[in-house]
Amino acid sequence: SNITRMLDMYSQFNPSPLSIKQFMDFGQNACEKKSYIFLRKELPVRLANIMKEIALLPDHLLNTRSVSQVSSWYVQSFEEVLEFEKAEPTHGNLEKFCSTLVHIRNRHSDVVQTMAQGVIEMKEHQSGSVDCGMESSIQYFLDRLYMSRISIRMLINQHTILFGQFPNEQGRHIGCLDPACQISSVVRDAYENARFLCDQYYLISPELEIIEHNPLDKGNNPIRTVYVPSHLYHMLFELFKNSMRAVVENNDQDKCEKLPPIKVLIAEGKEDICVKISDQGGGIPRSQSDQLFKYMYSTAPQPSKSDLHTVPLAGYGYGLPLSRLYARYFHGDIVLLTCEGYGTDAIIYLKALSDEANELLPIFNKTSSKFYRATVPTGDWSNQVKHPKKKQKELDA
Ligand code: W6P
Repeated sequence: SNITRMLDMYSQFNPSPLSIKQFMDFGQNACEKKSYIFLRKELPVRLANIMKEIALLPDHLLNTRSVSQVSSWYVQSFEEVLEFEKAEPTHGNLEKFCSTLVHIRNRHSDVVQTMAQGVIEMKEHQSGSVDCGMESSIQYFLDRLYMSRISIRMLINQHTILFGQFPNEQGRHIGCLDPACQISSVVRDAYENARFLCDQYYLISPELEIIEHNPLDKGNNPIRTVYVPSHLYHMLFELFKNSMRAVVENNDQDKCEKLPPIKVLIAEGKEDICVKISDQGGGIPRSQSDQLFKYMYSTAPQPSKSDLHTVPLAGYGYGLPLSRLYARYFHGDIVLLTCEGYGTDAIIYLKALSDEANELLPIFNKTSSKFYRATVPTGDWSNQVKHPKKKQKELDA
């Protein structure tokens, strides 16, 4: 059919990654027609690349109600942007394009939740037997789907903020980029909001200590960078919730001792900006810390009806794997270092230079498909004994 033909065509193009610097340049010389011409090709390319991968998912997952719904959203959105393939950039078409983008953004707002539901549906149908080959291909796929989604939303947000209904209310911001994003402000903001939840849940919360280290700057001014503040906030909020939960749950209130504070170090080097969040929450065993970034681990059967009133502060949901994708999106990273019995350091790395902060995008090609056929890896090391995995329920208990 026609859509299959267009999918095949657009999926043969590689997505064009933009750097933060390019997003800035694009936004400062804001030209709506140029942006329109770029996006009416780039959006179908990014959509088609990920849609080809959706089609490679194991049938057990693809055929669930939730995943076929997600898949149908992509088809619908792909068709809607293709309407503009040959449409002249007239005032009317530019306006229609903007409202189509807003529509698409809203349509896809529940993709993460719905995919998580799909994984649960698949597990229920398979009555517990998900082999580790399938587990790793689902991990591989979700990382790529969510990265693609982050990137498409970034493009849509830039276009609709710059050229939408209220273009001149941004202060120094360029779309959703802050050219002078003060890291410590976002740290405090994320801390305060995590602390609010922590206080509500536990009636107590650890203090925050921030140290900045900026050896390259003689004035030792607050560290600033060009970044998407909401992405940084997302990562920090998630990490703070995890740290707070660990600190509160691993300190005995009856002893009347003060909670150890959460310490944040912000450091700027030539290449990287590092934000290290250190808690003394007792850490976690290495066998569990390997699992923290896995979607399947997080998608263990939800705490049952009887636990519904106990919404945990941080439930090892999709929060950590998604936060790491936000960091990696512009070639940063999140690394966890945990000392069982003491505490955990979580480090957010960001690129210090905006021209090195390129979008990291999944590309569909013949080699992507082999990851979905991957069989259980042959053990070529002794003692490949899997630790019996703890499930969400046991962690929350
Ligand atoms: C913990 C477990 C964890 C995960 C992520 C960030 C911080 C922490 N602290 O104990």
